[in-house]
Amino acid sequence: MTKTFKDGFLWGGAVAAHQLEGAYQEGGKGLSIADMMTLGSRDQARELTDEIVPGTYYPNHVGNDFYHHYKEDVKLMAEMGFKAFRTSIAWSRIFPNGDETAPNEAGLAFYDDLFDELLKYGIQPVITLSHFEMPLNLVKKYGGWANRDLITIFARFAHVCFERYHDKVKYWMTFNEINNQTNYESDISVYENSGIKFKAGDDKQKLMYQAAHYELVASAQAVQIAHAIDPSLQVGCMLAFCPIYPASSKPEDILFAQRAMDSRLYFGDVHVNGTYPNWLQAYFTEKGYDLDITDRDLEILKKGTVDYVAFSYYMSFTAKYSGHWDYREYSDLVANPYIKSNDWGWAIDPVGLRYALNWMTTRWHKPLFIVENGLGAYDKLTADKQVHDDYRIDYLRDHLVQMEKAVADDGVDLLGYLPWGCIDLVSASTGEMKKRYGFIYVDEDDYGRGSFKRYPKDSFYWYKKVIASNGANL
Ligand code: BGP
Repeated sequence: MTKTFKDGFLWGGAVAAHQLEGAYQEGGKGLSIADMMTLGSRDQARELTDEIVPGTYYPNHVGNDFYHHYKEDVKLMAEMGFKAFRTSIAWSRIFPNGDETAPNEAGLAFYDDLFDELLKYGIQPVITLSHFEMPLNLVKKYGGWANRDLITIFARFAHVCFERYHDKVKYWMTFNEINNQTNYESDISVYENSGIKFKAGDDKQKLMYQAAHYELVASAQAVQIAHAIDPSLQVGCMLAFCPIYPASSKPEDILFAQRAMDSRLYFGDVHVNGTYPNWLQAYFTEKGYDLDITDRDLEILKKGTVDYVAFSYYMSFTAKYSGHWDYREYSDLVANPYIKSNDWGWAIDPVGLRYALNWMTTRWHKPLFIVENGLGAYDKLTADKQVHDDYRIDYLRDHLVQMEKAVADDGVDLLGYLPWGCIDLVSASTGEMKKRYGFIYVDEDDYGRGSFKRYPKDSFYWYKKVIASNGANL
């Protein structure tokens, strides 16, 4: 294959602070909402507790103990040839309660050390400010993102991070998968994004749109803060991109699928264009949603548009029109007969990645960055400490083929490829360790028991060759 990717293409991997660091009470860290989630299971979402219940296991308290293993882990990433490593900053390490005026120096120092360690090997840190977590106090005292005060509180956190790390980190993202909360029928999706716990009688959709608005304003403000501190910083949004195909060629199905995608991805429109799309303004009016959206907010949105669009890609959905036009993720989806699923029912659809890259390029005309993609699977460590994960290699190879077509044949401007969970970590949806994504196996079970030793899987050696050949050798 001829050379497809420009020099400097960011090959690497991605993780999130709360899913791997552990050390949940070290270095002055405060409690975060992620510390209050119990272990779930394949079929049952994690439960959210208000206080730590003795005898209950909270997987994020331990993670994979990256906090104490990061030097060893970064060395393994360097061995694979990583050019970039995406992680997040645990907000409650920097502001243990969220609303202090001065940051916690020990928390800041931890990320200085981590970033220095990465840079020592020529690996660029790529940083998410809020990846499915916030200090618990912000939920208890303010009600999470339902409260406008969070905009100022987040801006302070963002300012401290940009100021401290702008010489070490060029690529930033504000909120991980900010659009997942449109699935407001799922308590966990909303809680992870906005810290809101619904009460009986709440208009869930209205609350979701209000909280999302405050987050969008906070994000736009963060973009402006970053550029004021250092104009070379690149700040992106981060979306969960799942193409939504129509269940048939029936025009109603096609229109419905389009509306479903618009309603999940309007966040990208606001981040990129700095305005709400017409259909959504009309929808707010039709529903009688008198949201708190001020003229000043609209100005901030306009001035704080993103530099690039980052996204996760795992699966596609297929939707069917069934008599109503507002899309509901739980009830409007049907199985796609052309697509297989993984052990957790996630549709495996490599062509959907090419579709995603083209859809976003045509709509937003921004550089794109794949910051998550991968296969969650049950892996087996053999007696001689190997993991033969050919199924993971197949999954990634199939996606890389489509990604290369999007770049080489369709002209998509792509910054890099950072597959998810490059080292095994706690699953966001279930809290399990046994849903593994990594190139590196971590010897640990769902209850944090194990030696915590790290072992390269077969995919580790495969990915190393992919990177060394700049994607030519798949
Ligand atoms: C994305 C999240 C990640 C991650 C991944 C895999 O939605 O941004 O945090 O965990 O999905 O999901 P899971 O861990 O549930 O398999």
